[in-house]
Amino acid sequence: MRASHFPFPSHAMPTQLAALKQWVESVAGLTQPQAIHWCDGSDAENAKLIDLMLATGDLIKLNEKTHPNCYLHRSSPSDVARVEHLTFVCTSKEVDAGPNNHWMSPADAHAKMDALYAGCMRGRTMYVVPYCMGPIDSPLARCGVEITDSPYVVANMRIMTRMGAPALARIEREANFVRGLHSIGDLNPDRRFIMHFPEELAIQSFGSGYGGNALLGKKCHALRIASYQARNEGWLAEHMLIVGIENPKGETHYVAAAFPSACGKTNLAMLIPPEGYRRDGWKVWTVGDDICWMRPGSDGRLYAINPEAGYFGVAPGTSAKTNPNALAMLNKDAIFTNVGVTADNQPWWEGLPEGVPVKDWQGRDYDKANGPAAHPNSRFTVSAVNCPSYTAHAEDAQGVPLSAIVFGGRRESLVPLVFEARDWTHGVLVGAAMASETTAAATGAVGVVRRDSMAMKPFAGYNFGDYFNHWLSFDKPGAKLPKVFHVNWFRKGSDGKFLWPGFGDNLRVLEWMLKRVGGDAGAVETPIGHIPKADDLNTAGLDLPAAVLDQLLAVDRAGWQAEMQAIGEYFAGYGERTPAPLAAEQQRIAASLS
Ligand code: GTP
Ligand code: SPV
Ligand code: MN
Repeated sequence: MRASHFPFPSHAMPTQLAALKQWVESVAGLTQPQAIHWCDGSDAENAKLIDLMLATGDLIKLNEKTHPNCYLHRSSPSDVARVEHLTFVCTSKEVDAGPNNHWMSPADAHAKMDALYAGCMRGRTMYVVPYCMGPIDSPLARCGVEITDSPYVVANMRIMTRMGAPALARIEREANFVRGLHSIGDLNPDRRFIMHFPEELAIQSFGSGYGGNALLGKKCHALRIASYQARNEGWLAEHMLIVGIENPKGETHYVAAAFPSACGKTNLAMLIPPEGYRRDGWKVWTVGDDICWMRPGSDGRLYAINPEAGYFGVAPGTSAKTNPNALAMLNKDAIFTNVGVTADNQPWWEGLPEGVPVKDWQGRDYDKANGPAAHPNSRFTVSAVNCPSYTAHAEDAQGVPLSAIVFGGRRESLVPLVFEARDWTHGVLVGAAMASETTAAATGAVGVVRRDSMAMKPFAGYNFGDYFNHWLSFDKPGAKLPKVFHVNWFRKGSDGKFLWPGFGDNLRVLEWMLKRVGGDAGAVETPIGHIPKADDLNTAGLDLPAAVLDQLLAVDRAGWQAEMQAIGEYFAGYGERTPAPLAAEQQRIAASLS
């Protein structure tokens, strides 16, 4: 048993908020920690936690010269990704969770979790982590408190959220917060559950220390619980990056984009313009890379905030060629999870052109026969302000106005590089109909195409039928909604290689979109939407054969007929909750393809 480093007598809790004190006391009664520590978010507190984790082996110090204040965490080998089959939405009525979620009754879920939590923190310190999702003074922000027995979770929450004293002050003012209870338990995958109680604004997680399962402010609160709250309150909580594109005239347009896990959000959010664009004065500003909360402003436009304060990004594939901004922000003050290390103790992952791994993510001597040095879902955690393309507009209390919403998936065939929806209803269909190949971000098979509406299949806290209806409801008199687009950076040729260069060159596609918003770019109308003609895209300086560009912009009618039929069947799966306008839109498009 570890000694307690933070004894804290419960009668001396640093809050007067009765609801919070009572909840912390009741959790302590159930879990029986040796000590309770209320996190204030200070540097001194963080330094103590880091020292504690270095002593226990939870963290390993990386090369101080090349990576000052950077640490490596090696998780349990069976705890490396989100676990969708163990993630539940526990509404009183099953139909409210929808076929898109696993459901358990609140009573059954509470009984199961109470049994797991009983005495689970004996000999451990219980940390109470007040946090705010969004700028601390923003009316769009929302607060929560996570109780956890994992110092690794505390250190990550400190980077990913506004954590500590200012958040506690706001919680005391509002007397309203999401209650998140987390214990790593014994990390046994058979005793692992991630439960959501949207009607109680509560989350209970047991048996995993991994990001989306354990950093409860992120997917559990900012998407599952928040999407439920957002529906009741008239806003949207989405799995989207937010990026600002500054043109040579100095005008910045903000774009939000929903791609499924490990499908390019962090990369698009931090894009570096191709050389010709840089010379002309284009700049890209990062507001957020994973989650977007948005609501209509008084002028009818949608305004967006990033509820997070840091990035929990995919390490493999990050290089000076693909994402130089991300690489630059990882030189200091970062936590790496499940990457390999070089002989001089620098972090290493597949896709880095330099460096040789000597230890793999499990700490074994690196041997190709054991697979990659870094786990395919290895991650970095780093503060947003570390990113060279960070913009102070990420702190705007009212959010940034959106000019475009982009949906996208990982589809090696069929889906063109880009198309534009005709109107909002068509845009909602495009988002709802999205499909993508599965990735290593969740346990299970990789590369299987599945429907992933708005990239929210694993994250919507309620029935997708109601969710599509909520999306449609934003189209009302006076609304000045963003234009909606769909992209696919992942088309492959017969040789199995990507057809589109991607990364920085994706700005060429964004430029076309923003010109469409301004009304000065061409397109052809097709049954699936407006698609640029080859000349409508700026391909100057690109080594892209005309035949490949044609292939990227072509609509395969027979393929789309089959796709539209599958989409119709998918919508039918939501029964009477499928909005009629969406079903009608699907039928219109199917008919125009035949
Ligand atoms: P989550 O954090 O899981 O939500 O992922 P994400 O959507 O932020 O994905 P990320 O940007 O981390 O990219 C995931 C993987 O896709 C990385 O290995 C990237 O290198 C790769 N990737 C990103 N953008 C592109 C692109 O434009 N083209 C290609 N071919 N690969 C890309
Ligand atoms: C994702 O899987 O979409 C992520 C990582 O962004 S996690 O925080 O684990 O959800
Ligand atoms: Mn994500």
